[in-house]
Amino acid sequence: MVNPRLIFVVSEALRFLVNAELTGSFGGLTPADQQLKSLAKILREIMALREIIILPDKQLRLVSKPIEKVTTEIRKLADDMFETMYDAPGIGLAAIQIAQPLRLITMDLAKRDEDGESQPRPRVFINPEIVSSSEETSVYEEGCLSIPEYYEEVERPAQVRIRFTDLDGKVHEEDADGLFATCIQHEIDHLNGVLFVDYLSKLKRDRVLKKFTKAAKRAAE
Ligand code: K1U
Ligand code: ZN
Repeated sequence: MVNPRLIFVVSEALRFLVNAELTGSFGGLTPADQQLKSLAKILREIMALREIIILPDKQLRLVSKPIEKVTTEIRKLADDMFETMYDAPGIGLAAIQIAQPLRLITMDLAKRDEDGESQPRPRVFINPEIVSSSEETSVYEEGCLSIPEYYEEVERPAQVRIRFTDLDGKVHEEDADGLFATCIQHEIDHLNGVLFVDYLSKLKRDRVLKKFTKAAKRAAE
């Protein structure tokens, strides 16, 4: 039987390699660096479906870094995020939810028809910002892939104007309302280390945190 500790160490080493490649951390000066970089590239091609990190993982509280240039690596990350988001399934995903602290969001709010089928409508938001928010608010029962099977009503501005960059590096401004407004605010919160449970009463927030902390401890035993 394979030692579970060995699996953990190897998977952490692979994750480190892939992250280093994605964030451009390899110096690329020595032949060893070049070899590691090539290995990481091959591994990243294979590892399209990423693990979604779950509360109370501290990485969810990080403030993600702006993306300076839309590179092949960023496009590949967006592809992996779609694969992970559709598989979950979810309607949105922030890069930090797959342990990548970059200001990148994927979303698909396509409506399903009577047969439960829908035409995919994938959207990518790079370095998204809220330019303005309405006074009017709306309430939506939100969920979060990092807090599975927990839903609560959250009140947010009903309309927001957003600015973001697309995968071609083009900057856009757009008005959002309805579920789009709710979802983009939820995802931008992720980029700032904010979770929807932060809008709940202390009692509810503490209860959910306790539940997920216990579950994480049990899983680690
Ligand atoms: O960011 C996330 O954790 C994804 C989250 C997005 C979101 C949902 C609801 C309100 C605001 C933001 C989800 O996708 S939770 C799953 C979900 O809502 C869903 C899943 C399958 C079909 C329809 C909805
Ligand atoms: Zn979420």
